[in-house]
Amino acid sequence: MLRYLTAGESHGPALTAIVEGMPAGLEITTEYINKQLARRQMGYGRGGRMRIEEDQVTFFSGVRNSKTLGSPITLMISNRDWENWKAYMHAETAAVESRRVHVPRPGHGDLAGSIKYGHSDMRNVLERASARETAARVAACSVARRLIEHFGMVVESHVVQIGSIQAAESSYEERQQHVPSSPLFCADPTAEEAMMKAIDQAKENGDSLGGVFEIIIHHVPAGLGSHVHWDRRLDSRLAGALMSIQAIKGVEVGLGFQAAATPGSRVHDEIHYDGKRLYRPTNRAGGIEAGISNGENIVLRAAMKPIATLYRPLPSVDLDTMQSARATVERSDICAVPAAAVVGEAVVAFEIARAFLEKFGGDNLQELDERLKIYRRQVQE
Ligand code: EPS
Repeated sequence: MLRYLTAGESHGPALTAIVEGMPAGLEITTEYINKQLARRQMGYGRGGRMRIEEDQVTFFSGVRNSKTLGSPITLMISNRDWENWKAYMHAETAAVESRRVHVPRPGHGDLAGSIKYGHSDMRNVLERASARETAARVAACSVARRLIEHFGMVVESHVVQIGSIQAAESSYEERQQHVPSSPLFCADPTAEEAMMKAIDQAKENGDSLGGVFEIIIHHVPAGLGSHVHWDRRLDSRLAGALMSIQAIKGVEVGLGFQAAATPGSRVHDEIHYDGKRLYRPTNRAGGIEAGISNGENIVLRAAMKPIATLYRPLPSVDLDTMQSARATVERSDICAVPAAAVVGEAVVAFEIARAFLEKFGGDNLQELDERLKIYRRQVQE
């Protein structure tokens, strides 16, 4: 079974990930992963930290001569900011008092995490609750992304909403044209301008903004996931993967919430036959029916709440004195929706890879290649 773990504090020496269950023989390079890491660092609305970091991955195991070995793959990304935090974050001799956090930020993990783990210093929570961890996830999941790309799948994302400003619907061509060079990974230049203004305004007000991004996976073979048991349903697994990203509060598959307000005749995708193959004129289901991929594009949306750290902080309580106090202000981003979209691509790619390996099995790429070929012949994809 394909799986991964991540470790590392935001201001610790490094982030680490282990990917286990990847078949042997997949070509993978640090350059490929670094490209994804660089994309995650982009996006209008990011804070000062992204000027410090330049995320680069190092392999410590599982890869030899740019090919996976089938053994666990260890990936490491150094935190450049560690130099500035060594004294306060050191594993044995940290000066904890000078950076102690005792006023929790509403919306952050500070309070709940400190109650659960019994910390009187909420830095012990925020260091791990931080979205810095997503760098490790992008690194780990990029290996899986490489696998599904090898089998012809294409992963894309774009930002469709920042705050209350929505982008117009876009075609694949429009997204290809605009998204790669867009500061917000948005396909609608007019909406994007308004979104950037809204981010500037939020910054001025000491506030933060959330938004919505869409993930599209092309050329996913039909038959991934299963209807036979709840924990094998592909939509539930993809939704879980997206919800596991820091600050994600809602996920839609295909038409999503809109389907609830639309009659069935305008929700379900008709099935036709052109004499050679079955086809669907629409894809409102987002490529998944009964928890199984149906051969159409997988289309998912995720809603991100505004970042919890506000430069004009909300009322809270100082847990040392139990007196009212303004929440702690930690350096942060104003809006990180574009970065979250890149993380979304990564975690979705990982789940697709996992379902793909469950379906086709195989310990090396050659076995997988052959099995997919036979399957495609059988189902005439
Ligand atoms: C984050 C706060 C900021 C962000 C960080 C997530 O970090 P810092 O406190 O060091 O300024 O920049 O995101 C990253 C470091 C990253 O790589 O995405 C938070 O509190 O979640």
